[in-house]
Order: sequence, then C-alpha cells, then structure tokens
Amino acid sequence: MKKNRLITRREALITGITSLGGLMLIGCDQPIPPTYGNILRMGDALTYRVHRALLPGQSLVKEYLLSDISSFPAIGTINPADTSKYYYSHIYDLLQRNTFTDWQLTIEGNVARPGKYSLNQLQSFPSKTQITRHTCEEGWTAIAEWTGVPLGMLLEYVGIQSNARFVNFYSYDGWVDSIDLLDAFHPQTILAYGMNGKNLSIPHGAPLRLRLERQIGYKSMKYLKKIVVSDKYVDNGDSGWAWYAGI
Ligand SMILES: Nc1nc2c(c(=O)[nH]1)N[C@H]1C(S)=C(S)[C@@H](COP(=O)(O)O)O[C@H]1N2
Ligand SMILES: [Mo]
Repeated sequence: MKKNRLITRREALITGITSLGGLMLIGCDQPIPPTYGNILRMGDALTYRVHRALLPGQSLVKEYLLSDISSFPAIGTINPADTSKYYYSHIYDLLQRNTFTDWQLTIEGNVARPGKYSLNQLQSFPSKTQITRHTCEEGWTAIAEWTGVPLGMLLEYVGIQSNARFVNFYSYDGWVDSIDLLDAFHPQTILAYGMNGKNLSIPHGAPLRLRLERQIGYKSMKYLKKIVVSDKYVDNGDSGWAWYAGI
C-alpha cells in the first residue's frame, strides 16, 4: 500500500470537511490501530488494516426498508437507574425521573466550543434516519430504524481542532470507549435519539446512543454522558473485546 493511494482515498473522504487534521494514517505506509503493541489487542491490527486498506474509507453499510425492521433485544445494561446493579447511576436515575428534560451531553477536549448540549439542541440539527442491521458479538443480529444527529456534523459545529485524532465516549453505566476520526466522520455514524420512529427507550440507551454502523454492536455505546475529542484514545481495558471490530 503506497502513500499516494491512501491519500487519494483520504481526500475523497474529507471532501466537504474542512477541519480534519491528524488522521492517523497520514504518512504511514501501513495503517496501524492505536492499540498496536498490546498483545491482547493483536486482532485489531489485522482487521483494522484489512478494513482501512482494502475498503474505501467512506464505504457505506447496507440500508434496509421499513418492512425489514425486526424485533430487537436489549443487551448489556438495560437501565442504569436499576439500584440493584453495580453500574447504578444516581444521576441517571434523577434524569430519567424527569424524562431526560435536564439531560445534557457534555462535549469537551480539542474543540473550539466545549459545552453541554440538551436533547432539544441536538434535535435542532439536521437529522439522519437510517435502517441498518445491528450485529452483536453474541451472535444475533437485528434491524432497526435509527434517527439522530450525524456525529461529524456535531464535531464540525463544536469546532474540532486540527490536533484531534479520536473521539472518546463515556456513558452513564460506566462504559468508556473511543473511535478514530475516520469512523467519527463516516456519514452513517450518528448520535441517535430515535428508534423506529419513537424516542429512544431506556433499554436501548435513552436518551442518546452512538450508532457506529461499520463496527460490531458493543461499539455503539448507549446512555451517552460525555464526549471528549482528543489526540489520545480511551479504552475499555483488557476486556477481551477488540478496540476495532469492523464488520
Ligand atoms: N453503555 C452501554 N452501551 C452498550 C452496551 C452496554 O451494556 N452499555 N451493550 C452493547 C452491546 S454488547 C450491544 S450488542 C448493544 C446492544 O444494544 P441494544 O441494547 O439496543 O440491543 O449495545 C452496546 N452498547
Ligand atoms: Mo453485543
């Protein structure tokens, strides 16, 4: 893989995006994921390279028809306000009691306009609706319609800075995870507040979750609390789940 071919693809990807700095592949003959060198993350390097090198950066996942929508189980945390669980969040409990009127997404880090954004504010951005297939690492898949704000649009709005390389996510049930800017600016990467034409329900991550359509289900974080744009990535530790899990 030669530099000029990667750059050509990258230029194609960033058409229309002005402030994408620090994409990690620039200047590398072989793309490597940031988890490279961690023995428990060895699988990342292979899948990441294959996806990044063989597929065009902006390839889209298939979108389905309304008639394809299936039943959809809720997996992992299904309510951070459950007092019997180790991940119980008192703040989430209060927010939920008030139907998330006081909920705000914190956005900070390498952005010109850090701040807190209410659901109303996020819903005032142009929205994107997509019907996609979710694939869980446990072996099931399901199809749903998701509506939300494209993450790339939000990052543009808050003024992502040129030293940014990753978007780090924090949830009310204590999850931390991150994605690179290629995935963050992918047109199907959205922060979803709607599912199948209704407000996102609590089991599915209310009031806001990530939909990261080109990676496996656990990367689509539910119950979003905070986003930190950074030149560093946060990781969920050695959970045994790959950081990069392309599908
Ligand atoms: N915050 C948070 N996000 C999460 C999870 C979770 O437990 N907590 N589970 C993940 C897993 S493994 C999957 S398959 C999907 C499930 O989404 P669903 O509950 O809407 O089916 O959410 C992912 N995001
Ligand atoms: Mo999953």
